[in-house]
Amino acid sequence: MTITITAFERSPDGGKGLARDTRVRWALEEVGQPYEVRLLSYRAMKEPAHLALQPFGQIPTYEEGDLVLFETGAIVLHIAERYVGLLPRNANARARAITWMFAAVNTVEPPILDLGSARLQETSMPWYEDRLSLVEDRVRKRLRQLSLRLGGTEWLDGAFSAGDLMMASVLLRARVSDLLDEFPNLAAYLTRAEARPAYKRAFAAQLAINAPEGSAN
Ligand SMILES: N[C@@H](CCC(=O)N[C@@H](CS)C(=O)NCC(=O)O)C(=O)O
Repeated sequence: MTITITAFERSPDGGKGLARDTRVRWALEEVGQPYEVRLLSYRAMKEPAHLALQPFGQIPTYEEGDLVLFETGAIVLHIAERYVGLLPRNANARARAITWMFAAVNTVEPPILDLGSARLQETSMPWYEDRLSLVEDRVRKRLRQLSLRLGGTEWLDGAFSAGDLMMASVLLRARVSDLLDEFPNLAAYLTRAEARPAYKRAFAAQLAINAPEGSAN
């Protein structure tokens, strides 16, 4: 059955892989499933046809036969459950990997997104500098906790899993702010994740669409 995802016609990040279709592409590459991509303009994302698939007018979505999904956590979990390669067989290990997926989107991603919004939208506010340092501290707190848990291990819980895929995807956005470099084991964890052939293929596929004219190769 054909899998179709949606992505930005032109991502605001110019191909850095921060748009969330990258994590879905990555999951599909990890499990070896081919997929098609429907590119959407910002305007098309807000029109009824797309809102019927994604009620918040966002990308990505995932279509497979009659099944339509949104929310990257749910999409990656679906891929990981349907195909082999992203979740352990052992029931407890599987539950722990899923726990890390939730931790990524529910506990680690929110302060990182808040920092991104502050830097993008609040710089002209008189309280910007004060708020920025508060927001940065919230990110640092989460990164420190994650760093302590990861310690010197390769992945969060045994072999690479959908939990690592989601966590690394979230950490990519923290690297933009330089805060990640304060935690060398997390920076190395992210570098390891990016070195995976499946990630490289996913990254290259989104870059081919989003790179500024003439810079993709
Ligand atoms: N929680 C959602 C977030 C989706 C999301 O924020 N997508 C961004 C692109 S990475 C988007 O569509 N932004 C445009 C908008 O919100 O209008 C998920 O994980 O799928």
